Amino acid sequence: MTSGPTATGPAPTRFILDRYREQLPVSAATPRLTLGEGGTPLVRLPRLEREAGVGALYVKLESMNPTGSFKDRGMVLTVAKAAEEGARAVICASTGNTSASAAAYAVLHGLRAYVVVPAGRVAMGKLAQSIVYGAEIVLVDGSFDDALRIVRELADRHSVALVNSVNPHRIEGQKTAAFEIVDELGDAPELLCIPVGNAGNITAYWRGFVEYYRFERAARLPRMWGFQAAGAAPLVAGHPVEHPETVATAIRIGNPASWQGATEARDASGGAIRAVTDAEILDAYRRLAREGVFCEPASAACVAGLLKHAREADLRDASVVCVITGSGLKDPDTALGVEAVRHETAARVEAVEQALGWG
Ligand code: AN7
Repeated sequence: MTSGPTATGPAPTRFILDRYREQLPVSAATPRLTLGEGGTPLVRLPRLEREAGVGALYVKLESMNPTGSFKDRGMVLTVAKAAEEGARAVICASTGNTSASAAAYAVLHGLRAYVVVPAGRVAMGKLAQSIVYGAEIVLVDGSFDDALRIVRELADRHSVALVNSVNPHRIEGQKTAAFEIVDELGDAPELLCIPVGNAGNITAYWRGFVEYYRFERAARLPRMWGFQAAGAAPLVAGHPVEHPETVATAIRIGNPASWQGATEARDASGGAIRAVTDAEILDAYRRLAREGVFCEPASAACVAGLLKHAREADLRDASVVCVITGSGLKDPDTALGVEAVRHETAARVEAVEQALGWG
């Protein structure tokens, strides 16, 4: 067994491999290493709730996971299973968050991590994480979709475990976020809003809600609203997009691997998958920040979509959860592009007073 940090303390309530082990492919042989993933806050935002015109609006802060995104839920299980099965190395394609998470859990288990990402299209914080965790990084002159095609082939040819969401353990781990929401609210919300890129997460949440409904842990199933960026909206168009483009680089994906899972979640839940423009995404990004929630642009897409479509759906009495998939610190370039009041002065009280107009 590899040494490293593990969950400590009496009640295993926070760490998902323990808390939800009965619903997960976890056995006695599965290493239970953890970085503290899961157990993320569900926060009500009354002001935004009034703006949207919904009964209750919660954000699930998946940005609070150890590497700053929801990917840690699936990755803690996927890398544990890879280690259990004797893997020495993992590989993934990524728009940035999957690679950061894979690198962290690989190093935790003493495995090598290889990450293949689109050159120039990964937000700086995410690249920094992969570097610091010690991954070997390949920047390809292409899109995420190219990178995914390449790593699938590499995993066939070489002895390296593929940890993209085509690996079924990823979806299994990620479904625990739906469990947490039901456990906390006492039932499923009436509506779940979620950004959609490679479509693993919407697939995972739907599976989680359906399993809890079957186990009678929830009395209802939510409607699922997925949101893609308008320049990268293959599920809305109904066909792959060859050159996806959006400010929300996390979801700059033209041919999602979990296409079928996403359309099933949409159709079985009576939901919808729609597009939001980059301007709408950035507006929601700023509005969330004014509520104290600093997320990355991709995460804001689901709030943009809710604000755009809530009124037509009559959600005045409905409970709604928006999934904040990643931290704003991941993408400092976008943050620094937001207009701000900035002064440069000498380091003297009078100079600062003058700059502030208090002099
Ligand atoms: C912040 O890291 O695909 O629909 O390679 O980072 O499950 O893909 C990231 C996706 C939403 C979309 N929000 O989730 C990757 C990657 C954030 C993300 C998504 C991603 P999926």
